[in-house]
Parts: sequence; C-alpha cells; structure tokens
Amino acid sequence: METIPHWLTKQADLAPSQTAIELPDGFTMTFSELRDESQTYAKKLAGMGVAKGTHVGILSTNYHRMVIAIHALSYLGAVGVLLNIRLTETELNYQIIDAGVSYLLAADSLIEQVMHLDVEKIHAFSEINTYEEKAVNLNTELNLDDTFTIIYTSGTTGFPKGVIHTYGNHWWSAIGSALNLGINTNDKWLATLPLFHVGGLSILIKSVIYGMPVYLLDKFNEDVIHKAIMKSGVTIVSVVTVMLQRLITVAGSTKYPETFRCMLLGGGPAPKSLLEKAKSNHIPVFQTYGMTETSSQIVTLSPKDALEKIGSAGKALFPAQLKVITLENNGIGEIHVKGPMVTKGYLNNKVATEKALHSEWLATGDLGYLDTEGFLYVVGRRNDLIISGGENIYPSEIENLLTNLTSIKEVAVVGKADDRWDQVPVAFVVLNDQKMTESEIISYAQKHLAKYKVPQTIYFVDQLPRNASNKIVKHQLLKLL
Ligand code: S0N
Ligand code: AMP
Ligand code: MG
Ligand code: MG
Ligand code: MG
Repeated sequence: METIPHWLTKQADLAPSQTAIELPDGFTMTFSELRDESQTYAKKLAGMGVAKGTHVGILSTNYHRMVIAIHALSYLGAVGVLLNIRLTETELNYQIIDAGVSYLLAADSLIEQVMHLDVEKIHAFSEINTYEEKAVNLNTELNLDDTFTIIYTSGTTGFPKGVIHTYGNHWWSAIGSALNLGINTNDKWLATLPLFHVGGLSILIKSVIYGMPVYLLDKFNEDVIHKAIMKSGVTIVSVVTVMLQRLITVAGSTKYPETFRCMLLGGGPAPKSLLEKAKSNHIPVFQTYGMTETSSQIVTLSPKDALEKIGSAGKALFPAQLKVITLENNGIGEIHVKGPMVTKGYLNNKVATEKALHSEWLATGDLGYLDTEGFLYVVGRRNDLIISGGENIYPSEIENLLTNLTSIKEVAVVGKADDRWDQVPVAFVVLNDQKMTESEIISYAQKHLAKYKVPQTIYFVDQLPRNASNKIVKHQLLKLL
C-alpha cells in the first residue's frame, strides 16, 4: 500500500497564501482557504452520511464550489462520479444506476433540472453549507491504489463505461505532464475544459500538486480567454480543436505575451491547417494525445519539438510507454499505451476491461504510426467514433435508440464534416411500411439524447450498403453526403 500525504493539505502547508483558484470576476482563493473550505465541506457531507467508498455524483459547470466538493470527497475517501451536464435524464440515470450513486451534488443553477433523477439524496452545493459538521477523522494521507473518480466514456456497444481513476492515476498523470512541460513559478493554468471530463479535472489535480493557480471559467468564451491570456497572466490553456479555432479568430494578428507558454491541444484530431495557422500567429500549440482511460495526457509533443514535428502528438510521457501494433505494412496500426496513469479498468465491467487491457497495456482503438524518430501521428480510429466539439459519440448509441422505433427498419449513423463542430452525427434510415418524418425522428432522439448526439439530418434510403459478410459499409454512406 503506497500512500502520500493528502495533496491539498500538503500544498496548503507548503504555500498557504499562494492563489489556488482565480475567477474572471476577480474572486480568488488561496490553498489554505481551499483546504479549510474543503475540510469543512467534508465534515458536513459526513454529517449527511457520506463515508469512505460512497459514490457521490457531481453535476456542475466549472465553479469553485465544484472544486471544493471534489476535494472534500478526497478527505472522506468517497468517490466522485463526474457527470456531463449536457446529458439528458435518461443518459444521466444510466450512469447513476450503473455507478451506484447514492448522493448527488449539483450546482445551484442546475438543481431544478436534476431533482427527479434516480438518486435518493440530491442536494445543491450551497444547501450543504447549512448542515452541521460531523466530527470525523479526515484523511491525512492518500492511498495511491484507492479510487478517487469515475468518469463515463462512450463505448462501441452503445453503452457508456465508467472509467476508474485512482489517486495514483491522477498523481502520475500530473507528474508525467510536469516532466514534459516543466513547471514555472509564475504558471497559471486556465480551465475552460469542463471539469467533468478528465482533461478539465486533470488541471485541478495539477494545481494542487504543483502549487499552481487555476484560472477557472464556468463557460467557454473566447473573448474572456483572450483577455485572460493578454492581461491576467495565464501561461497555459488546455483546449479542444473547436476552442482553438475560435480563439485564433479572436486573436487575429495580436501576439500573445511571451509568458504565455502553452496551448495544450487534445481530445481529438487537429487539422494541419489549423496547426500551421497557430504557428504563423506564434501561438505555442502542443498537441497531446490522451483519453479518459489515460487520465488525460499520455503522449505529448514537448516544447523543443513543437515546431519541428507539427501534426505529431509527440512521444509517450516519461512514466509511460507507447507502441503501435501494425496491422498492415504501411506502418499504421492500433495505438497501445502503458503507464501508471492508465486506468485499472471499467467499473463493474469485466468484459470491457479484459478487452481493453492486456498485461497493463491499453488497446486504445485509435490508429496511428510512428515516424523514424519515434514520434506518434494519430490518423483515425478502428471503430466509427464521432468527435463533435470534443464530445465523443458512438454511432451505436444513436442506432440502438432509433431502432426502438417500430417505423424504422434499420439505421446507420455516421459523422458528417461540419465547420462549427468538426463533425456532427447524421442518420441514414430505412423505414418499414409505416411512415415517419425527419422531424418526428429528431424529436424522439431529442428526448433521449444529449443535443450534440441528436442526428442533424435524417437521410431516408431504400437500403443500406452492405459487404459480403452483411456488415454495413459506412464509408460508402459517407460518400453520399
Ligand atoms: C466546445 C464547447 C465549449 C462548446 O460549447 P459552447 O460554445 O459553450 O456551447 P453552448 O453555449 O453550451 O451551446 C450552444 C449550442 O451548441 C451545442 N453544443 C455544445 N457543445 C457541442 C458539441 N460539443 N457538439 C455539438 N453541439 C454542441 C449546444 O447543444 C447548443 O445547441 P442549441 O443552440 O441548439 O441549444 C463544449 O462542447 C466543450 O466544452 N467541449 C469540450 C469537451 C471536452 O472537454 N472534451 C475533451 C474530453 N476528453 C478528455 O478530457 C481527454 C483528453 C484530454 O484530457 C485533453 C483534452 C484537451 C486538452 C488537453 C487534454 C489533456 O490531456 O490534458
Ligand atoms: P475521451 O475518451 O473523450 O477522452 O476521448 C479520447 C479519444 O479522443 C481518443 O481515443 C482519440 O480517438 C481522440 N483523441 C485524443 N487525442 C487525440 C489526438 N491528439 N489526435 C487525434 N485523436 C485524438
Ligand atoms: Mg480570497
Ligand atoms: Mg473514450
Ligand atoms: Mg473526446
């Protein structure tokens, strides 16, 4: 059993008056304030019955109360199940039940929307403040093997899977990143990526381990971010492709200050033209490759290679390993990764875990190749994942839903290129004898699926193209678009 001192308590001891959280409205919180508030919050949660091992759902936009709630769970050894605010009630209930969530904490602004979810105890963040503190022993150490968070990721079968992150996964993720990017004493990392995805969450953990302020944004806004880079001393920002596109438009020919040292770009493919544009605007973009299962970055281009190796996702971080299992002689194959930031598996899902992990190597499902110097280039996926604005969509999830409709004989969903979101889902539908219109199908989908998963267009066809083994040939459908 490997333990480290509780990371927030430790940082509050090392740098009590250092800023931990900064908001665009000028609100700040130091590490000692964050520790005190998180500990108080933990004692109040304990008073309500939250204890070691309790699965607590958290549903919020980025907000300092959410940060406090997350740290509070670590003082109790409770597990945070981070929920995506864009999901519908059906989708949230699936994750809540699958993860055995018994308490749900939600942002005050979202509480009305979540009151009817399948959880016994639902509370707004601020409501907890009104409760009594219970005198419990708070964790002074963190066991690196204990589970800290669970984040769901969409799966090829159409059912999302809960990725388990231990304290050790998060710890090694933060260390691996620091060994690549380095840590500067003036660093301030802007978090506009939602904290309910691992890319956003990892910034919080890095903050506590490095003693670095997080500039926290409740909502992506390119003007606010531009200003934060120009005027508020932000040195690093994590973004997905659509965010970078919007930021570049706002920046125009303005040059960011020298102190701005990293635009960490991940979560999906990046068009070469965008990377070239960033380069000519002197924006220091470092591409990174990672996924929920790797607790964020696992392969990242380092500052010294960023300009030479444009288009590459870089090399495996110091504690990690990477190999490409070539399928064909063109050098392209499935990306496999290994390292202490890689999940031990999916919650209550032995089948999926055994399929993905082979002697600690994670088969990512992504395709790529290594150049002669060992730099990774990601070129696509083995399966038909759609990434829309950094959110993952597996076609099977939409297909399973639509085939529930008796009017629909069969359906195939593909990702259509889109200027705003990079890709959006569209559906090819073969009807039975009964009639159904595009808007009827779309409004049915809207009831059950998050907006970004709802097919933007329904194409009615007489049949779907199939190969000799009767499998639908999706790339032929793509040609019809
Ligand atoms: C891109 C975002 C910010 C767009 O949201 P925005 O602009 O705030 O939209 P809203 O005002 O909320 O809504 C307006 C309309 O747009 C629809 N909509 C919103 N988002 C999408 C979307 N993604 N696709 C399609 N439509 C969308 C709304 O429904 C609304 O519609 P109407 O008007 O009809 O009501 C937002 O989508 C966003 O935050 N995306 C990023 C999500 C993310 O974090 N992805 C990464 C997940 N992966 C990981 O965390 C692992 C990788 C990783 O760790 C990483 C990733 C990046 C950088 C670094 C790392 C790292 O390794 O550290
Ligand atoms: P998620 O499970 O939401 O974290 O999404 C992870 C997926 O995003 C990966 O499996 C890849 O398909 C994709 N992805 C992440 N980083 C990159 C990258 N640098 N280039 C291409 N695709 C990426
Ligand atoms: Mg203050
Ligand atoms: Mg995934
Ligand atoms: Mg993604």
